[in-house]
Amino acid sequence: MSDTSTPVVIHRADYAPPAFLIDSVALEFDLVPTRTIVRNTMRMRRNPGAVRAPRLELLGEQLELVSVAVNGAPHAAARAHEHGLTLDDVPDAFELTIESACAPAENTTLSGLYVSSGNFFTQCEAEGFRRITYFLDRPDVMTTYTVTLRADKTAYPVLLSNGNLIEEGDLPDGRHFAKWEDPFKKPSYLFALVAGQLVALEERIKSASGKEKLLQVWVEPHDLGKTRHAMESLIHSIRWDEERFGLELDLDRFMIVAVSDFNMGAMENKGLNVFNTKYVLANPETATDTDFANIEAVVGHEYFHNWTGNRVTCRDWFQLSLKEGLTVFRDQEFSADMAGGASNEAARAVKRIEDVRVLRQMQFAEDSGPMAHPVRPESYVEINNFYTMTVYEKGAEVVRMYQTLFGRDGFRRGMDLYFKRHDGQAVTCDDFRVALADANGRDLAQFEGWYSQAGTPRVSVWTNYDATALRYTVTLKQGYGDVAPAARETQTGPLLIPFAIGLIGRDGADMPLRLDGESAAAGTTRVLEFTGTEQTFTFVDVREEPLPSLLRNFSAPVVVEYDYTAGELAFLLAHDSDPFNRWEAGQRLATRELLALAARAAQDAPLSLDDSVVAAFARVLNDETLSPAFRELALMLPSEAYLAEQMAESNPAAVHRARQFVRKRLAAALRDDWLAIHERHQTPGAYAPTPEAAGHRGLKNLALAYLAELDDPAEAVKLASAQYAEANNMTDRAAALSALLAASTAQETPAAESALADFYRRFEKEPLVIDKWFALQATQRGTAARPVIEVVRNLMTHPAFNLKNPNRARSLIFSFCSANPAQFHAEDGSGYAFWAEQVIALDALNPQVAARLARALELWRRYTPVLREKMRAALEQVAAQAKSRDVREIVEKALV
Ligand code: 0A1
Ligand code: ZN
Repeated sequence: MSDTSTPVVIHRADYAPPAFLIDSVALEFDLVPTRTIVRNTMRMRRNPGAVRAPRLELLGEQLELVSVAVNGAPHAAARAHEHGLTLDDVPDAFELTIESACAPAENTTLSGLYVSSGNFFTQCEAEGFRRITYFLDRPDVMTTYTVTLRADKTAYPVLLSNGNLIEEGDLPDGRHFAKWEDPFKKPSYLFALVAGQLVALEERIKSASGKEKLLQVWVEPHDLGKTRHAMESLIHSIRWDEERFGLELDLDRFMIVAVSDFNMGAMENKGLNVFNTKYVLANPETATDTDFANIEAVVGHEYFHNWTGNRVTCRDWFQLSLKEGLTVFRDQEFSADMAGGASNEAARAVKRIEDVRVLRQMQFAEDSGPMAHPVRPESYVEINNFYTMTVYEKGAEVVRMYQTLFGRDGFRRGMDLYFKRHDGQAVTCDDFRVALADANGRDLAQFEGWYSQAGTPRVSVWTNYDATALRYTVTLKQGYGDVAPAARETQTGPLLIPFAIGLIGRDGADMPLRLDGESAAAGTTRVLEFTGTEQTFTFVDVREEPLPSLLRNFSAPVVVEYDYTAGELAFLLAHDSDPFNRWEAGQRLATRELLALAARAAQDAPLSLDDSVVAAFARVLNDETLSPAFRELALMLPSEAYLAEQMAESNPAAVHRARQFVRKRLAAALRDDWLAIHERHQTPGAYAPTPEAAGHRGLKNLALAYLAELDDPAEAVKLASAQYAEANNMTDRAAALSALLAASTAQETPAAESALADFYRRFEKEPLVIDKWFALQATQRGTAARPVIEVVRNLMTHPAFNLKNPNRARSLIFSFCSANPAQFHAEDGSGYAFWAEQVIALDALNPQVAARLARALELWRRYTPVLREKMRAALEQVAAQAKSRDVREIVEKALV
């Protein structure tokens, strides 16, 4: 993150083992906000497995060196510099003691040791530990830590670090100390400390083998009442990992701490997970159903890292997906099991659809632009820029494919072997793949392509039915669409694609499937192993021409190209036994219509929508055999960003007009249905964030959102006002406010203004809710008379706005730049000018957050010429002024 004009590119191929190893480390902290002293004592020795280095190079950033001693004696041959500390003349094995100072109160980067709301926190992944002390700050150097924290007792009554508390007590001058010992070896990125005025919700449970465990959720005192859901999520996570993977909690105590200034979602530090408050705090009044679900998922994610990431970690940062792809897959499966259990396919499908939506909207876009990279990247300038959708979400899809190929049992066998071989080690993606292959007696060499190739594979499908021979052939062809030249280079040969397929008869039922050469039919969904560039699969005994259901449950992260007619898609939407593909048929149908309309809108041609499309959606909406959650997803149109992405030339204004046209058509044509649904799916009684109740609320609030699109929104305003006033939970209240804002686009309504004002007053003391207040305004539709950029600029001066707090910056700036495409991409370039200003302002405070915002323009080349030129100018402006490695890497890659 340091300032540098010549970017240093780090290559995976240059990996070399560390020259020295650390057998143990003892850290002593004298915690003072303006100047914290860290005393670091390491037992070091040369690594017998590495070439002999002439000197010891320790990494360090933004540190003030105080003293260096080798085996207790001051060491003169030590030189501190911008990137660390160089020591000459060191013995082969020795004790090294380094004292240094840092300034947590001035640390706005939120990496290393920093202060938030007066309390101390650390964030060390990926390379933050070097901002705390000089160290071999790389994940393949694992050691055991003893940590002593000393601080003023009144200001910092709670002192936490990894592992077990072994000693605590008072010191002179009103100070006190706590000593922690982590029995497990870990890399430095998993170190953490927390100190301050915090309180905890506690539970004691027994793990599978009967050992007592202390669980704590630490928060600021006024938030204690919002911790129950996080605690329950933690207990569910512990049980789930025991049952599904036979993995037990290995420490006597496990702590979660919430912090309001945090760059990401949460962090899996050993035994001391640190969380963004957004993923801990919840009660019915302040958190939505989505918030509750996200908390469960993130608590699960961080807990599951205890094995996948901590016990077995990454050899180097190119292997990041080893822990992240695997852990995202685990949290997805956890959430699916929590929602529906192992066998409730409909409930699991809802989770699957949500995950695939994110993948397609965000990861596919990433994979088509200048930041495209393989799941295991080949190079980077700033590792923090590689905590990406590709590493996380596509990585999770890659892990899911093993399970699709080998089944749950086969996947479990692979995981067991992985832990048996690699517990306590820092390993690679190859080690994981080989463990899965060996446990299942398979050669998975070809599967390596999923780790090394960038870009989204496309599978084109042709089918042919021979009515006399009763044979049905399915021909698959794989390749890639257009990508950047750097990504193209990685595309070296066909992938092993597990392609799940079903065949549907005229009656809408699945046909039994028998492949040519098999003795009998077996099952109605088959996973074809597609390994060639082009391959034909032949089904026999096919009594009539079927309709193919392709890539069931989204069995691989690819784009499927097949020429369905609109009628066939409507049929699949009504009949496919695979719930994912039922939803998918609706999305294909909608996408096709919307893209045709967007093309017309771009020409200012009149728009119209066929009644049969409306009818197809009406059938789903009123199909009571389908769960409300599923119906909500099916009736949700593809996002504007996704649609713009699909156009030859992205035109956000045309997409917006087309999508609004369809929304209004669906609103008007189904008005009575929406009204009935809004009434029928009320959830009276006490609020519960169960998937079932959330499904009812989701469908009800979708109905309200559609009603708000009517040209005469009076009815929607009445319903929304009542819902706003009477809501006993945030889901309903926020949805009502959002509907009021939408309705006021058609017709100024005082109800929207007064609800906004009420919302602010009511939740003034709840930062996470005020974030929603900012976000709702930043993502609103706007009018010609009042474009949203004006609202946003005005809100930037609001006393509650604070650029230093990432959640707040995201709620206003990111919401506008990334979640309101029609307004952000205004033709006058006003959005881009705002973006450039904010990237530069953030760059000076927090380069990681600035770099995330910088990515909002990375697909600039794909837009219409007018927008493209204005985006280029904004990017050039940022390239000329940005200081951090983080932002420079993004804008320079975008401009190449
Ligand atoms: N390992 C965390 C993600 C994370 C990465 C970097 C951070 O700070 C810069 C913080 C968190 C996870 O996957 O949850
Ligand atoms: Zn993770």
